[in-house]
Amino acid sequence: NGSATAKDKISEKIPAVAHPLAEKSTEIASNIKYHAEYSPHFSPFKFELEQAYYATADSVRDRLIKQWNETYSHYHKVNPKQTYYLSMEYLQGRALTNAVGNLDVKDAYADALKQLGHALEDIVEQEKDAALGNGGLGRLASCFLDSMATLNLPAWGYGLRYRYGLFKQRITKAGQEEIPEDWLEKFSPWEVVRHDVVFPVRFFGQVEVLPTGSRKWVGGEVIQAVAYDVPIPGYKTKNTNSLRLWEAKACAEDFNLFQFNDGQYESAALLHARAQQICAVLYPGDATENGKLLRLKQQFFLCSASLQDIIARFKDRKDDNDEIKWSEFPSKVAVQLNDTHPTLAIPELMRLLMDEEGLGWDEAWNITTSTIAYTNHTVLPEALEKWSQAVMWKLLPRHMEIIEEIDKRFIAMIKSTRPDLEGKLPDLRVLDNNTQKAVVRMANLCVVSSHTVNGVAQLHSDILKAELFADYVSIWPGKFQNKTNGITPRRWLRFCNPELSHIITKWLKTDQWVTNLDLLANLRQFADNSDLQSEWELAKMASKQRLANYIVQVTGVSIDPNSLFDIQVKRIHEYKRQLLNILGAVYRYKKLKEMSPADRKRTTPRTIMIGGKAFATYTNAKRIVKLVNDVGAVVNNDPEVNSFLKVVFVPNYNVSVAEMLIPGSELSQHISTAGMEASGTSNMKFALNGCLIIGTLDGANVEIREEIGDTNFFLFGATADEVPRLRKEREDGMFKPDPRFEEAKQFIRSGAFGSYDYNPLLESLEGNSGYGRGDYFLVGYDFPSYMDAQERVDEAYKDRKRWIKMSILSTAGSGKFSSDRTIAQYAQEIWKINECSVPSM
Ligand code: T68
Repeated sequence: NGSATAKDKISEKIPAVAHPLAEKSTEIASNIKYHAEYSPHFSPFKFELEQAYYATADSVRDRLIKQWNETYSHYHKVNPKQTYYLSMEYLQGRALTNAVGNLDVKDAYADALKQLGHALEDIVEQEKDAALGNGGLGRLASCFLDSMATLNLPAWGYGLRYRYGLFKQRITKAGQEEIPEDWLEKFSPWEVVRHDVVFPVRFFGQVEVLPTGSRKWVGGEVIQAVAYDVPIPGYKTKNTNSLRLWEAKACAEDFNLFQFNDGQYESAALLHARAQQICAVLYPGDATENGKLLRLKQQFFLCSASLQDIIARFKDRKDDNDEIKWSEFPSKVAVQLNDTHPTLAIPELMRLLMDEEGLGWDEAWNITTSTIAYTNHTVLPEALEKWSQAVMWKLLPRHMEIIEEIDKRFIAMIKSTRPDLEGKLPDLRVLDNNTQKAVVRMANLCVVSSHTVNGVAQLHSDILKAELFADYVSIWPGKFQNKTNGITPRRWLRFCNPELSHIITKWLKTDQWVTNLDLLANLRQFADNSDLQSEWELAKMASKQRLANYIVQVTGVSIDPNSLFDIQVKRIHEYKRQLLNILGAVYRYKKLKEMSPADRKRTTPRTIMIGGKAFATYTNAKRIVKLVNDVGAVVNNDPEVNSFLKVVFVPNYNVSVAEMLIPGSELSQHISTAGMEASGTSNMKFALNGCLIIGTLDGANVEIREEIGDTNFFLFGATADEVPRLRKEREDGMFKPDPRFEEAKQFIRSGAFGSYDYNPLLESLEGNSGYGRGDYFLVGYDFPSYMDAQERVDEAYKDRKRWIKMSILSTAGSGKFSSDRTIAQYAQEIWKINECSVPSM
């Protein structure tokens, strides 16, 4: 343990030298010391964990910056087609382990820190997660960045630099409490501000018609977008791409000195305050009109700044004497919209091309539609964005004109080429003028304006084609694709689970699997080998032990590493059915209570861990968090039962917590109502780490089960095509609940877990109809088959050899789910970009 030997002061024996690419650990130590002294973020001469972390990060950053600069110059010189990934969310997590791993200097840094009195494991724990996202969509974006760099693809990520992220979750007696995430409270060593990359972004104002007849957006308020770049190193390659996060700022001249000197301090800095609001938090509450306006401002801010930057780069890279050839734009630029949040990129690109660059509608439209592609991540109706036309006219008057024109031309196209679809126009149009409140349908705008639309798992893409976008498919059959999600094997196996990685490398006799995950299939031939099995079991036990230490530290609950570690971690949502999990746990607890001590001893001991954030305004999700905590408080303190069952709520689930949980997992739950989880990506991470899945035939579960074999997957529940009929049957009062389901609910109602009123939550599972009532997510219908599957789990776990074999086969079958595969498919089939490797000099 490094902290035990850590000195208050840095060793005087080690010289402070600034050789940024030092190879030897003694030189690296000198470089770390150099940063501790000459990049002084703290008062001098202290070298405790925190100072050591920042000095180490600065030292690693030197290496990144060198590769990063070379990458940029190389791309500039070659001028290849580049991908720009626009996303409101990124869940980057910590950067240090990833950076030293990708740069292949982990051992040297560990050694250097040892010389300085610290352990690398303790140093990396100092870093705060960059948690600029909500869930799978944000983490997917971060995995994609890792794969794009590793595959040497010329690509950029664009996002916003939220000062307080989404929120940090704190658990109290009352349930979840949200507090600001403080990742920038000190500073992040992984970002570089580019003072020369600043673009004005306008809001409000009006459209002026110029004498030439062209239109121009003027007036309103103008906020500056400043670029903060985060380096994205590829694994063992020079290519280091950028994640460019925009920060909102007002100019000095917007500061009203006259008002200030007159004592009107707030109004003097009004625009500065407004700028700060834009990048304060991700998903500010949108119950009020103000909240909605702020969210729309954020979306436009990302789109406008990014497109101005992309266009500037396009112009900058042509030869000095050449004319700008706009028709070449789509052969240099691919823009991917991560769901509909960056939809405004469409009218903004149209506006920039027409109003700023002087192109006509047709030329601008051809360029826009050949440049932009859209990924859909959900079929949940409430997640399909609709913006009030009135708010849009106020904030973005020129964009509303453009959207109206897109809508008008779409209608004309349908009338002239597809008269059979005229009756469907009210649903297919971009504008919805039928409802009480006129809105813009962002998904429709994306489908109409993109060259490619993709879903994120085969089942999801099939559902999009058959249902949500069925009529569009008949108009543009070639537009729709599937791109099954993936995860980066670096962060999600190589770095988070070094024990298992080591075994895999040993048995495969190569570490090539880190960049060619299909090689894992070669583990299958050893699945019965008892040597591999015992090594595998030891590695799992080491991770379980580490996880148990973490759990007692953050929750005070001690858990038994010999029990089955059963984990469900994801955003809390009714469709993801954490409620099914906890009702199952309640039933298990009740049965354990009723058993004789001898029978109890024959059961499989379990530790159920549940984690995830509930959206701040989502009442039922917050009730679920409270219920899990209340059940845990009773079960864990019940001496009769608590050596056979524990229920733990893992607070503040984020990327770093996932890196701790996933290696230590044995069973994970992916139990959404079939047809509702677009893909899921944590299912892939768990399987890759040798964890078995209990799950429904939903999202990517379908493909995971295909790959690892149906005998290695605990399947239960209705299928997607049965769901509509089952809902109908419920509405018609034909559903007969299983007695076990009734018993579990009744037990909660009896007050066994405290006096909190769980009736509203339980009632959502009852009655006959309506969203939020009538068990829309079919928890009651799936409950019996879920409990049966859990019994199969308990039985299987008793046969250690069989369980370990299944675990090995899960890892062996996970090759398909590398984000390298996903990204290679996007590159070839959507973006049409090629690799552009930075040569080693
Ligand atoms: C997720 N979507 C899907 N949405 O739920 C998941 N934020 O199945 C899929 O694996 C993942 O995307 C990657 O494709 C989200 O995470 C959001 O977080 C979201 C939705 C609406 C508004 C904001």
